[in-house]
Amino acid sequence: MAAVTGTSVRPTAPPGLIGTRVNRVEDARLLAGRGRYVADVTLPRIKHAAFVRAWPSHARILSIDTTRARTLPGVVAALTAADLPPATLVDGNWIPGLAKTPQPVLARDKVRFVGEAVAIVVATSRYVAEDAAELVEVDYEQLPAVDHAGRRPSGHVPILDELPDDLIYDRGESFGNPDLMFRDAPHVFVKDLALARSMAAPLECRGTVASYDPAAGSLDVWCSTQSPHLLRRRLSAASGVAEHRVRVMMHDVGGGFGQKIAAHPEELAIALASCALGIPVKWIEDRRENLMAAPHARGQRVHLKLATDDDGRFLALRARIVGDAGAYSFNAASALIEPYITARVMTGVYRIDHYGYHVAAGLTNKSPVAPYRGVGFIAAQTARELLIDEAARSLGIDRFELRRRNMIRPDDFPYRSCTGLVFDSGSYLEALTTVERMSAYDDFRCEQEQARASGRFIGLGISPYVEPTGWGTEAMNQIGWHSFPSNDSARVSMDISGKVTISIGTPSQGQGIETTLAQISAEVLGIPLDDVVVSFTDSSSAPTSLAGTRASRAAVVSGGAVGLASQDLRERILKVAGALMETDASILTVADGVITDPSEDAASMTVAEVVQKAFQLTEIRSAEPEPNFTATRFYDPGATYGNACVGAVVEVDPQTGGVRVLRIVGAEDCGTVINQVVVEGQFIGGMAQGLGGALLERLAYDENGEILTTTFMDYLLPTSTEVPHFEVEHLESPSPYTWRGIKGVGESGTIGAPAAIAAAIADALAHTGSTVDRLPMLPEDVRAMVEQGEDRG
Ligand code: MCN
Repeated sequence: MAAVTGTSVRPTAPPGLIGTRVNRVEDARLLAGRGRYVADVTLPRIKHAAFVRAWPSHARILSIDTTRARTLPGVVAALTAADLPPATLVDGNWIPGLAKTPQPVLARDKVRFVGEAVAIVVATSRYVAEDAAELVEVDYEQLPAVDHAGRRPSGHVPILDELPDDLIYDRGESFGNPDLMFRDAPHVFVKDLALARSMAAPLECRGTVASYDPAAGSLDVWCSTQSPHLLRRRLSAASGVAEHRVRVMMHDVGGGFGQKIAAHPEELAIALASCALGIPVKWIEDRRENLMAAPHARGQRVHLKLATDDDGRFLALRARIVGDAGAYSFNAASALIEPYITARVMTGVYRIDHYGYHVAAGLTNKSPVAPYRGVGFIAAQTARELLIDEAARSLGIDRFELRRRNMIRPDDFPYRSCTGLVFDSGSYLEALTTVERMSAYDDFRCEQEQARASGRFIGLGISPYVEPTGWGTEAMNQIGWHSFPSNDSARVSMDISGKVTISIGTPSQGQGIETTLAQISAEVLGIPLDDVVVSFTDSSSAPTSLAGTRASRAAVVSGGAVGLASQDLRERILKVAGALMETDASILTVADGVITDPSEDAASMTVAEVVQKAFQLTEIRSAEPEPNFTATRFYDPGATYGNACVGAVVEVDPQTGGVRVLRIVGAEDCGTVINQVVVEGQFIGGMAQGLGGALLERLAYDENGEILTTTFMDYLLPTSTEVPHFEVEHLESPSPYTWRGIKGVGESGTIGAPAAIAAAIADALAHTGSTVDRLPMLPEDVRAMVEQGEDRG
């Protein structure tokens, strides 16, 4: 089992709850099996749904016959697109150059990927619904499948009629003068990297309960989602129920990792079925559906070129990135999100002034891609770091040294990258040096030589990186998406007993914000942590957040909003206390729920007493006219960038191609840490997920677009036997642009680990002259590297 070494290298946190190691308050519930998920929601008269899903990857629908299904005892209805309003998932196209690909809630005339929902059967139990779904007869005319972006099979029929070549985006951009630099460069290094499709695979699959009340004209929905307000918009648009009569509620979410950001066709279909039938309908996705039809991720090819001088200084970089979008650009823009972000963050932690990229995204007959933890970064990080290692080997420069020579330095901050990202603060060099020390690099080199002499192949990979976190309006602008403003608020409310409830539109996915946001509020208000709860998000009462939980932003954005609202509340409480204690409010202090007047003989009142009196004593109204202890604040932070460096040591078995990860070390910097326990959990969990992407996880399709990985026997996740010992150290470079200097960390480990592991494999097999050119590196891929080396002699 993975072990953790947590060390604080520079504990700069001020005394107080922010920065304290506090165990997660949600764990008492979650570890005792008392979490409450969508599957636990039950309502009177509730019925259960199963989807009829397409078995061909590309076909015209000639007819759908539901007669046999409808006659099965227990079946309430069998609905096709013809029975529901003609809703699609696209309601806008906010990225210039990206073609629209409206995705129907249920397939209408055509199916475009295996698993696309074609009909819904609603019955008294899920068992009956599943049996009846088998009885729905769909007559298809099969069409050739597009199994790779840009490939035209013989007899090709466009996936969408409007896009004859299936290309939905094809654009590039240049910064500085890469052409000139490449022309004159003494050295040019080239790297090709293919990332297989993989996916978030949350423990809890998707699920929705929808209950339409025809008398009230209201729609209540419980959903495992990351964006309840966005879902409410989509549900309202699809159903025609006014937005204020649609209520999206959530409880625990068993992981989202990006997969549950956008609204899904199934969620809308269940709501529309409830509206059509006037009864509550429940759908809980099974793992096969999730692997087949929930959004996938990655699926990219990167061609990267690096120009250097004789000393290894990076002169210019050029990237060509091709993304496999799947059958639709899911929810308007997600087809682009992987390749576009890859392009924009490619220069990483290095000073590179000349850079050009070209991004193409093509439709394929596969499940659409959508964000998954580390979206876009992983391809950029892995391709670039592998290429730097190859350049180092070729130039005869040590790998740490080559990176050091080209890295952004402490006195460069704020550093503006050539693509327009403004890095606010960071510890890039220090993180690299920390990993060099943690991995005992010099000793490792000796050990590696000795191992090689005895026929063992071990390697070390290094992966330093910077990532945008917090994503407010400015960060979106810097990445080049100008029409996506930040829109989050938090409400902090103290009741008459002096206890606080926090309400946010960025719901918990399990990442620890029930603890960390409570820490922020408790510290600012000077009350015990136990006196603060973070409520489950309910769209009818929580402040609006259209962005929801995504992009490592809740600590910065929601944390800042909670901090500001708590400050407002603190001022209001102290004002009343000042009036009650007949003293100047500005001299009062508050700690552990007790307000003290330092000028008197420790005169004090509890926060609860002050609030109660504000409600009960009318004479206090001259000081504070309204007993209102609720504050709501909006917060839109400046752009902020976290950084880290991951090092991995692997052993490769050249006979079997097996790779064992022996050690992973990491130095991470997310600015001011709210809670080290949570940050370590995020960083280490992310690295374990990254290990899966590096060595195991691959969604495989055959040439007909048939998905081959529909169980966890075929789609392999890392287990305790693959996950190594992790050692983590913390660095802290507070951001000058965010509340209390907080930066995000939720995706960090996932971004760094794949590149470190891939580079470690390349290092272990460097003597073969073969390179790592794909992720994941399955045993057969490692064997191919060894064989290529043997062929070269
Ligand atoms: N944190 C902290 N100090 C900081 C920064 C963060 O203590 N300086 C804490 C936060 O308060 C939060 C956690 O670390 O508890 C992650 O914070 P942040 O980076 O702001 O990320 P978000 O809260 O926005 O969570 C989303 C992020 C993303 S994008 C994915 S994907 C992801 C992830 O976090 N999905 C997760 N971590 C996950 N963890 C779990 N268990 N489940 C998921 O679905």
